[in-house]
Amino acid sequence: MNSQEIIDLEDKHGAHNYHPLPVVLNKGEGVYVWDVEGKKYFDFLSAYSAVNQGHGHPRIVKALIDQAQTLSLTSRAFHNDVLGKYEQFVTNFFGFDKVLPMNTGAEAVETAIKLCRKWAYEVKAIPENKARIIVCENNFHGRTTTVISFSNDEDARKNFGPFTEGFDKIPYNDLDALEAALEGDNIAGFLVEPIQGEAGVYVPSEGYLKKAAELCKAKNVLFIADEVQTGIARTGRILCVDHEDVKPDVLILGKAISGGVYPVSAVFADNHIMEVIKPGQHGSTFGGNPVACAVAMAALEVVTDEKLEENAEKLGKIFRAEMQKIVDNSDLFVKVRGKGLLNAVIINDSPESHTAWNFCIKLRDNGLLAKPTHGNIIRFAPPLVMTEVQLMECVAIIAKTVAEF
Ligand code: IF1
Repeated sequence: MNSQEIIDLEDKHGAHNYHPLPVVLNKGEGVYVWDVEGKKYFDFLSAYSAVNQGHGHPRIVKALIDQAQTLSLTSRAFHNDVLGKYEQFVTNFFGFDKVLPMNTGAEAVETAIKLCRKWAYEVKAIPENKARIIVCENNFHGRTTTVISFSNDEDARKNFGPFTEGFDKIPYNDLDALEAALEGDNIAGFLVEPIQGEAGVYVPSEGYLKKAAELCKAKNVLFIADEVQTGIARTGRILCVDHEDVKPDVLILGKAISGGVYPVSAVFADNHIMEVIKPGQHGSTFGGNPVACAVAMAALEVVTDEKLEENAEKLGKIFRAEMQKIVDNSDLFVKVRGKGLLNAVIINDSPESHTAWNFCIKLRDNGLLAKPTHGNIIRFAPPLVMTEVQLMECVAIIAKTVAEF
């Protein structure tokens, strides 16, 4: 079947909850993907930062196959010989006493919200059902009903009500607003993305995360970092909060913790917080399953062994410098921003225009896959295993496409 025939199948038989770029992929290897017509592309989205270790990494795929052939799922009704080893590995890797394993990012965010509320009632003695969590405008934390309850994106919210209560919204990167919100009654937590990904790769001011964490600590409010997209070396450090030496009270990970090979997410906290969860109070059929554990350990070893943190830092600087040259010499790109290999370019047109989309279609024709986020912003996030030579090839493709445009 050719691309159009496959797209037609999706159109006929699948819910229309996405509007993908018109390209049909059937193979991935490292920084490359191929379409059904055999055309090769650089993947500059990495499945929204889930494939940081590159497509089809042999060590991660081997871990998947070996464990799947041995024992794939026991549920948590019984123990197995993988979960404890995984929990020891990841709590040591990220520096927390305990981990609560889940599957998707949204599930992990939901888990963090429940954990924060339970801690508020049982440790901070906030009156039951009165706990409030501060969130930021233009946040993206997933698509479950509670999570979209505190979104301000109409597409994510419209006609999905009634909504979950207990959230206060403040502007992102605004410490005065946070300080004021922390004066409120019954504040349990502050949930924040260290860089706002979906909003368009908004990097907060230097020191924002550190000061925010200090303000929360002073008020005995949990600082909850959603690193689902910014984590796992994406921004040039293992965690984006590492840039400011901040240790969150609660850490949320997903996506690349498994290298994109299997759905794995996790919530980390120290004992005085995690111990409020008792048997039977939270869980999931697949949460912490042996395959997820084996895959995640391999995926994290790859991050360390292949020095993806350093590579993302180094290549990110080069990429932004190269994009800045295009900003300076063309009127199509008006700004580049980001950290490590999580970057975005602002296109010189309105968010309602199709310019960014049309530019991504041209990039596709020139062998590079990326997709606009929110109209006129194009996110550029290649796998962290990219070499400098490959990066410069991608820069050349982008520059060529700008010239053609
Ligand atoms: C889509 C982007 C969106 C996330 C953060 C939790 C989750 C995500 C910071 C939920 C998921 C994905 C979802 C995907 C597109 C992508 C995304 F920012 F990464 F580009 F939408 F904002 N916290 N982000 O970024 O994790 O439940 O998806 O595993 O929904 O289209 P999930």
